[in-house]
Amino acid sequence: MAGFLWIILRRGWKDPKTPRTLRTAAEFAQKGSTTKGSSAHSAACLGALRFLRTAIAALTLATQGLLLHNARMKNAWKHVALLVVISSLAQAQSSKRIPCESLSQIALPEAKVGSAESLQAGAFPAPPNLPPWLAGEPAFYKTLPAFCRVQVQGKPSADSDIRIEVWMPNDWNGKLQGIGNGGFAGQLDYHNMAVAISHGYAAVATDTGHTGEAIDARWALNHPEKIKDFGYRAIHQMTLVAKASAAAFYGKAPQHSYFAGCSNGGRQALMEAQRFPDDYDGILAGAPANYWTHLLASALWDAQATAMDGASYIPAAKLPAIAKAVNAACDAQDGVSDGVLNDPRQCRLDPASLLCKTENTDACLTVPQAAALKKLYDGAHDTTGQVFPGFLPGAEAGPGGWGLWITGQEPGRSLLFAFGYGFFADMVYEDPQWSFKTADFGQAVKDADKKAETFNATDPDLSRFMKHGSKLIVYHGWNDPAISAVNSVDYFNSVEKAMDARNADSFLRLYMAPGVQHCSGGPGPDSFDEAMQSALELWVEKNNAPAEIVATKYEGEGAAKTVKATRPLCPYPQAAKYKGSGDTNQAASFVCAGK
Ligand SMILES: [Ca+2]
Repeated sequence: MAGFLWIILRRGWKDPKTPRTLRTAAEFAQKGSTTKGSSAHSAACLGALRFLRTAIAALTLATQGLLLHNARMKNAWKHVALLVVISSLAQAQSSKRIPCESLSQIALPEAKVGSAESLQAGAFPAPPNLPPWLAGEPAFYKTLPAFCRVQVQGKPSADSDIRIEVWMPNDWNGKLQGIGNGGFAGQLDYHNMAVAISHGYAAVATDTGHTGEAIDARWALNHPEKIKDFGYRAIHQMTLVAKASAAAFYGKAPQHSYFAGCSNGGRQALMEAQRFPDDYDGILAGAPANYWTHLLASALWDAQATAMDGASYIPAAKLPAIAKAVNAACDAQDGVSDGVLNDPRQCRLDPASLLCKTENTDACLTVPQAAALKKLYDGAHDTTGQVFPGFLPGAEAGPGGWGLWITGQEPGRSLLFAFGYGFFADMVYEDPQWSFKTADFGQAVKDADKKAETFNATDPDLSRFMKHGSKLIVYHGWNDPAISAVNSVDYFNSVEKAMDARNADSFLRLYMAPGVQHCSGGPGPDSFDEAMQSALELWVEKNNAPAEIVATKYEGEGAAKTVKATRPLCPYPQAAKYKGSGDTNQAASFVCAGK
């Protein structure tokens, strides 16, 4: 959340009439903690062959390692003390390793190593050119363990230029952590790479094939191959590169591989599960932008609803009044008056109830404003029906609410507007002069959908993923003002329908987080990434399926940071129900209930 505000403050927004400059104006949101043609086909086959060779070499090394491991184990239990075993194993493992620098010589699938360097503990400098939400605290880098940093250029097509980095700590826990991107990507999430290696994981991230701020799509204009890299190729390739690098460096492949991402990172997560089901054993998909074409068509809908003329625009000053009316009507429905709607789908607020009776003040809406609000709640529609779910009540006010994402500080100065513009101008119509004001909504949906195969990760058939034994956790904040949370429920239901609920239950969980905005922030307990990652790993590694996961709400920063509240998140369709007594700030006062 701090990330959004920092960028808005730093850059501000440009007028929608000068859209070319708008895309350098702001950054997209993603979670700030730990927290997918014929010529292309043949290129992919070539890559697969090259990778196969690397993989076979790696497998041989790994098998040797395992045999040695087993022999030493047997011997040790029979004849020597445990300490000797550990020492022997450590020796065996280290003897399999190759120096970091020699990784510059390894063969990679459709990629080449630019550099491989060994960094001493604390020697990696804080990245100077990244926004705080991707860089994190500069001091944190001084605490990093010694690691091997491999920089790779991926080139699955002649126009590709995918920057990939693999960070491998000397003291390895045997796992790989893949890290996703927010928005239109363009930068690596060094913060989460640093967090991962500090916990012993090998980490991998990519810029997905272009350099730029996360809200900037100008790189895509007339670059269809770069668009494919962004759409699905780069994350898959970084995964292959990371596995090959780890196999070479450590002398064995990762025992378990995980991927985590939110927003576009959630789309990347689901793309991996659907298109490359063997890449990861465990996937954490937050607030997924997986129905990309319709999500961004709905951004056009929102812009046309609120910014076509000055009269329909809902200024930020009126959002608190809308939120107040929502809470007055619905907050207590869940048994706790806490400013959080446990299930905002149950809340119906008629925008007409907010109409100004006499003069137009911030406490009420004009007739065109009420009509615009109704369109936002109803969601985007074309002549065939609903294109994308509408926004849920409860998310309107506050930092990280509609003022940032939907209505903006003035017409056309919102994140969704910028994303919608970047998508249609640079990716769909390849026309920088494209304007939301003259766009035909129904036609825009059809034209967006011509790109569905590249961007969308909506396939409900996860049977290959299930067969691989992988697990998937999806989460979504009910107060998400960027991507309607109903979209995640819809995807979850589609998988249950396509695969049978029992099958889905064996590898898929959905957690809806009350009061949580896009990826984080909002009035509800929004800190749960680590708990969810732990739950995912327990599921993958111990077959211990996740049940409730406790989310925490913190207040204050740094040393003054304290726990304000805890609340269980429940596996959907269950929801946290107040027991009727006890402190409503304590998770123990709630129980997961429902079917
Ligand atoms: Ca409530």
